[in-house]
Amino acid sequence: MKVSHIEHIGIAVKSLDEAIPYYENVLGLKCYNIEEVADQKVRTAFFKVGDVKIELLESTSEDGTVAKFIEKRGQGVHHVAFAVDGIERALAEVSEKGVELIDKAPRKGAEGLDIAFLHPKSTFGVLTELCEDNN
Ligand code: CMX
Repeated sequence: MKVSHIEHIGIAVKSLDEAIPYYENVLGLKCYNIEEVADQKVRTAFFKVGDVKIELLESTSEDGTVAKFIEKRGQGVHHVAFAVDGIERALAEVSEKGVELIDKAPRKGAEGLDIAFLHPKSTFGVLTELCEDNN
């Protein structure tokens, strides 16, 4: 499997409206996209930092995974997303190597990327996303 770069870091926040001014006014980044991902029950806000993006995640529902994460662990780093070439092959390979897949097949995520998550129990506590831009 070939990881080309870290595509984004996902950060769980209670409110995009409250968090975005920190990234814009303190760090001087520009929010270039806000997008709802309905099936994940999140609203996302994106910033570019060189080749890496920051993805802020706000839950749109009290029973969403991000709402549950914040309730249990507080706001903060939620996942790391690695860009791969050939996501289906990559998933088969990590599964063969004993890593527990949350998504057995890629699905569409924010910005139209093909994405799949690996379970943090298998990845030393870091919820890990593999993604590929097939747009
Ligand atoms: N990072 C690290 N560990 C995490 C975690 C995270 N983001 N989320 C949950 N965990 C841990 C919990 O702390 C818990 O650990 P303990 O057993 O030691 O307490 C364990 O994983 C199980 O967690 P849980 O609260 O019972 O939560 P669930 O099993 O309901 O769900 C997970 C956990 C990772 C399977 C679920 O969040 C998931 O399917 N995530 C993938 C989808 C997702 O995160 N979508 C939102 C982002 C979408 C996007 O970027 O577009």
